[in-house]
Amino acid sequence: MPLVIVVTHFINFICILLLIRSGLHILADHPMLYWTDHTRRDNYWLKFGKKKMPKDKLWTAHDEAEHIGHWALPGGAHHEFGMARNWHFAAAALWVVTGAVYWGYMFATGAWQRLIPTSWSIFPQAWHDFIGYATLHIPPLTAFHPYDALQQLTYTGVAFVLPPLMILTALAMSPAFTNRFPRYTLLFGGRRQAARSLHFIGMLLFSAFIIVHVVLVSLVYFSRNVRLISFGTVHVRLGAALAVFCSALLFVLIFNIVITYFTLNHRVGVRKLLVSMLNTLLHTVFGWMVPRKTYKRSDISPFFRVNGYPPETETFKRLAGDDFKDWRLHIGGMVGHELDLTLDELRAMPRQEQITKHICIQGWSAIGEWGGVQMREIMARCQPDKRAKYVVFHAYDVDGNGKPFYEALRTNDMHDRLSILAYEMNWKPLNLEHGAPLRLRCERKLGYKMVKYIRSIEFVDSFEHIGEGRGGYREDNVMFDWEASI
Ligand SMILES: Nc1nc2c(c(=O)[nH]1)N[C@H]1C(S)=C(S)[C@@H](COP(=O)(O)O)O[C@H]1N2
Ligand SMILES: [Mo]
Repeated sequence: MPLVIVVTHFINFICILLLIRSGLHILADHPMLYWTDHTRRDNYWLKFGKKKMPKDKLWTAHDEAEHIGHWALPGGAHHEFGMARNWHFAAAALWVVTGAVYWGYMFATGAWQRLIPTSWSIFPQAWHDFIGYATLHIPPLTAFHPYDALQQLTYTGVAFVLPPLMILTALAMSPAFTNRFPRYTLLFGGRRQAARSLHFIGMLLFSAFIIVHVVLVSLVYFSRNVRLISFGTVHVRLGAALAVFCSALLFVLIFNIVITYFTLNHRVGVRKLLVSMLNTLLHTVFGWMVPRKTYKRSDISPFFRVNGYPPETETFKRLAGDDFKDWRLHIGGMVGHELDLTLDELRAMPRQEQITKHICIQGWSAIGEWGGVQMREIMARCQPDKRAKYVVFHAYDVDGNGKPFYEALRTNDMHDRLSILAYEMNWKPLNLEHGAPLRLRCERKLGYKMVKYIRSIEFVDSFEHIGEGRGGYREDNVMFDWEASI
């Protein structure tokens, strides 16, 4: 076995472990899986945990998150879930590169012919081999090179079928990608939740493979296997092979403990490290994808979850009590003309209506109609400075520690036809739960960027001086990445 295979096998193991650990943590933040994009409280096909939301009072998707133990990455309660995503994407990037090297080697050298079957007779043969294993008949060593039919099929599945499935399903969950290439989602019946469910099932298949693979490798010709795993050759002393093998396992164990510890105790530093690489990568992949997908009236979801409670402040309650007559949208920062707009003035501007799919970072989704005014219109009036690369949406809601909600986005993304300030939802004035009097819709992003209860809009050249400087309330407090494109 060549060194490339020995090394990629090891890196692959590290990546898969990180992907599964962080993936489970992501799942725990919305521990329900569906086949439909109209996610309700009761139409999942699989649910973990026992939480039940009250019928008589307002609850949010955040309340549904489950606590997950330290065996997940980074471990702990749902407030670390942003870091789980950062690790998931970092591991995914390394995994894709490793896979590309492995595929490159297999196809460049013709080694794939030993693995990928080229005849249908593989299936009856594999069944025969399966019966052999099932009745505990260990095949002779000669059956291992080249592989027997069952091994061939399994390895082909795990190395050439499952990885593309994981990448395809991952992309089908991205708002940036699916809103730019809506027909792509037809692969999964047009449903991101189907892709999300398959992504989970893919993880189960990987896990099942790993268990069976490890058991068989340990039980059947272990001394031969351990030499191949660590040195790629059988012509090496067993002691040396075992030493390398055990050190590698120990390294993986310690590595996992160390990154978990650092992520939990130095979240800001670890986030900075991961996100500085990821933001650039994600922006390169998704940044140019201008959203264009809209839906029909009949596609609208009967139920739309809420995330983020209506503001409890006196100021807001007073404004809401008076139907927002005294509410003013202040637009300022690096602009040619500062604006203070009433709701009626916003309504008097050219109105845009769009039916789009909302995708929350936690996993749920719903389709709704939004009526409002394009950010283009606003920018035509306030004339942002060329240097104002970002636009910050400040909200009225304040958390238990007195920190206000806000999110910064790229000014560039505000030129999208579908970037609007919405004052209507499903042809009614925006209600309190969903962000009255005004909220952002930016269809290339995940839900947490779509600020509700907007107080003011500020054009800036940097967001370092706002909040904790990471570009948004969720980035500051729950360590989300800034791009929010997938
Ligand atoms: N002001 C404010 N805006 C917010 C939030 C919030 O907590 N406060 N939550 C965000 C998140 S995470 C999501 S998914 C959407 C949810 O929108 P909805 O409540 O209308 O479903 O709003 C986003 N905008
Ligand atoms: Mo969200």
